[in-house]
Amino acid sequence: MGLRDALRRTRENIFGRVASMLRRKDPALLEEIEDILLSGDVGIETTEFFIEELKKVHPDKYLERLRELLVEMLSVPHESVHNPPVVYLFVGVNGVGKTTTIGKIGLYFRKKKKSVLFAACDTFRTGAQEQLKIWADRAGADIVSSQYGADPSAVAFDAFDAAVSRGVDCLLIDTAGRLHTKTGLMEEMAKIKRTLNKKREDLPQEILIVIDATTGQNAIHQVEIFNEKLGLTGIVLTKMDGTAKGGVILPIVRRFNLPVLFIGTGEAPDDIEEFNPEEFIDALLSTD
Ligand SMILES: Nc1nc2c(ncn2[C@@H]2O[C@H](COP(=O)(O)OP(=O)(O)OP(=O)(O)O)[C@@H](O)[C@H]2O)c(=O)[nH]1
Ligand SMILES: [Mg+2]
Repeated sequence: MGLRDALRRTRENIFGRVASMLRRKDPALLEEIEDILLSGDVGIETTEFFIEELKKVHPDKYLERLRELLVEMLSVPHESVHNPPVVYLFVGVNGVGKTTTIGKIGLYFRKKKKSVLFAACDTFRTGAQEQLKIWADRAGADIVSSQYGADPSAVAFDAFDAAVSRGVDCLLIDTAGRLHTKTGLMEEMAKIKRTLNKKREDLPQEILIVIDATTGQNAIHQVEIFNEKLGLTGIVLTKMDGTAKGGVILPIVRRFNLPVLFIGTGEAPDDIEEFNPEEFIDALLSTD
């Protein structure tokens, strides 16, 4: 679905309501607005930041100022890299949408005439390799996979060699989920990173955490742990279409200063968009 449709529930429940109230230009409503933002997973610190900033401007400027603050918050500079193959390592806890996101981004890159290779480094969950294969066929991407139980970093190693010898533009690496509290997973991810890094010191160029917007505040903790261990370069936000309180991305970006690169807008192959802060915020705040 389109971005506006995907954001509909969060818009109707949280940000569109806030926008309507700000249009009434009444300082007495700020307290109620604070409660709505809190109920939308924006988090206490970020919510208080918005309210304090709004108090500093004339009520005529409330909505304009909030829009500006939101866009500024989400506009984290991101340098794109151009030393092919560009290696994207996707990480995140189980079920957030890593494999699906890789499939969708693979298709998106293919449509931009880039060649794409998938690496099936989830050698843990039964069915994971087949699931990625289906997405590879759909996207017109090649895939390097292995047996279940194989060392994921060895698969990444082989996939990188294949990417170089085939001259592909982008290598997208799928990894296992499991709980982020299990150190085994973190060590596995760190080893994939190290292995690639030994191949070429700029690898992997992107380490993207996939976060599920329906998770709520726990997503902050996930980003903290993965970032500490791996040094993330960006975020993919999924399942905004599945929540009515999709504000958690704000405290995450504010705290970790990581750019959102893509947003998932549904389960279909085309349900992915490159993230654009202005479009995102306008779709969230619109009241028509
Ligand atoms: N509604 C919606 N569903 C999504 C989105 N992205 C992924 N999903 C669904 O989320 C479920 C889990 O997706 P996967 O891609 O298998 O998640 P994963 O992170 O690879 O899971 P593990 O490999 O088990 O860790 C699937 O049913 C997807 O269709 C999205 O943006 N919106
Ligand atoms: Mg998966």
